[in-house]
Amino acid sequence: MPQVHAPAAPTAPFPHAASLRIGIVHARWNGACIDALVEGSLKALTAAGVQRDNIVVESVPGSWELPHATARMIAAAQTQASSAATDLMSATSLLDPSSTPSSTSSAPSAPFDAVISIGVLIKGSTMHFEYISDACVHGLMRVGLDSNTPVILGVLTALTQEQAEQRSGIGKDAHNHGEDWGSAAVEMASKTKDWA
Ligand code: DLZ
Repeated sequence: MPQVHAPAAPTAPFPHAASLRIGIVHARWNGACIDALVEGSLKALTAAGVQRDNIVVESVPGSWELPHATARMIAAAQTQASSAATDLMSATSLLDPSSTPSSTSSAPSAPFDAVISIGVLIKGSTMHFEYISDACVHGLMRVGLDSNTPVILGVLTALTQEQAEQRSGIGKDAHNHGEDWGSAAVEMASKTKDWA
């Protein structure tokens, strides 16, 4: 059985964790692995201090749909946050022109600080696996760069069902990569705030 290596833990805690807003979007193919990976991500996010109410979970049919859904989630949250900020500005200036709006960083209308895109692709007997894997990972990289939002690659590209389960934490000595993705999301979201 090949070794599954996990990344070294980040060296510092992340003080912004409680105010981070994180999206998770997952495909539904290979459901047992997906459920375990989503749970693993949620576990790592909340263990790092992210509030459960600040995590939005959405699903799509398959991994092919992940780049589009990730892009739409990021864009929709940004649009909602802008109009909420505009509404708040006009409401507060009507009531008291000298007042300034308070922080809404963890409000439901805040933009996402990171999105984890989760899918499980298992090689079959046709070329589907190669086409979907390639398009999906390149699409997700593009969404992250174009939106300036960290997109965490939570896509397993497994050659067998056993490999997929091993990396989803299912079975003896298995490692749940979803936990790594949750930690990566907190680290990248926090550092991106610091780099702003
Ligand atoms: C069609 C398909 C196949 C064969 N295998 C997988 C898979 O292993 N994992 C996955 O996430 N999705 C798979 N899909 C579905 C496609 O990603 C997509 O949902 C459909 O082609 C509809 O666009």
